Amino acid sequence: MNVSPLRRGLAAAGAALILCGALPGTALAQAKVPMRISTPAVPDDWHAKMWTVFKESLDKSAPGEFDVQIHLNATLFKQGTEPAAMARGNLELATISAFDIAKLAPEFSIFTAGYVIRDPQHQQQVFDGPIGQEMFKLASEKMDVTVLSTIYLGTRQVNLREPRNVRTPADLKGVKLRMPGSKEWLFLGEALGATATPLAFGEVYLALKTGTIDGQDNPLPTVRAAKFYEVTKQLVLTNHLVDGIFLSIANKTWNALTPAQKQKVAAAAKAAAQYNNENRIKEESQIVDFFRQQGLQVTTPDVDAFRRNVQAAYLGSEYAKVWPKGMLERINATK
Ligand code: KDO
Repeated sequence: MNVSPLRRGLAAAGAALILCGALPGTALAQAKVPMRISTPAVPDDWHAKMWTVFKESLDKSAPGEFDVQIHLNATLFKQGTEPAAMARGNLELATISAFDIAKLAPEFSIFTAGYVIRDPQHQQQVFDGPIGQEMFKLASEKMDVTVLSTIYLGTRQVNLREPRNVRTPADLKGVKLRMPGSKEWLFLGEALGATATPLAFGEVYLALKTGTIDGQDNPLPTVRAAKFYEVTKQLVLTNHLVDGIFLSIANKTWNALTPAQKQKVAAAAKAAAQYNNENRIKEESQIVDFFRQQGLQVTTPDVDAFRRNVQAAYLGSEYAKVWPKGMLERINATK
């Protein structure tokens, strides 16, 4: 095992304290590197379960070196506040969205635009290649986080409380569609033709139940894991955003690791991503029947009409003005 001089020093200090009886048993445990994780994900969702894969991988490759603490359901930090907590040194790891990154690195808003990433394979090709490297460098410079792996969150669909004939964006006019609370998310909701309403993920179930909102958008595995199907009657398969979140670590934490520790943490992040991606892609391909069995209507709109509307909204927006030159063409050309 590769132990840094600092860790050896801490361990020695701990042993000395135990010998004089000052701090029975706790000092050695404190020498572990804390790895606090916060996510709004519900326990049943793949991107919650993947953190256990991360933990198990580290416990195996680096026994006793890391103290991995997993906090689900946004119990440690509110959705969207994770990057700030990481910057303050209160959180080591999180899955941050393109929308979170775009707040500080506006160029990243290209990945918040609907109908840019085509499918999960395209997503992996884009983020695992030179485009990912360039864009993650921006995130590191502007947010002080290192992206370790790209997590496929699923393809976002519109999910309505009451059935409605939805063919084109015009059919969503006046529909109060819940979106996560940032202007980048709201823009996407409006581009779909709806009246975008901001709300934290943890409040969506109740808001659907009580009718404060008319619908929400999320990938289907999340609609199942968070039980939104219990309080909605329709899924409209708009396929509007092939969504990704980025498993990230605070630079302060990352830079303090030894090369061997970095390699183990990166491997654990890769294992977590692989677990999530494989399971989510498989579930997504079979999930529609589940919703039909639950009594939901599953309808396919005129997806081209949605695509045209959403693309026109983005291309005519302030967002597109800061997209790196040629980036959209490079993303489109990535096979
Ligand atoms: C959501 O709030 O709709 C969203 O899907 C946004 C994602 O970026 C991510 O935060 C996700 O929620 C949570 O991880 C809960 O699944």
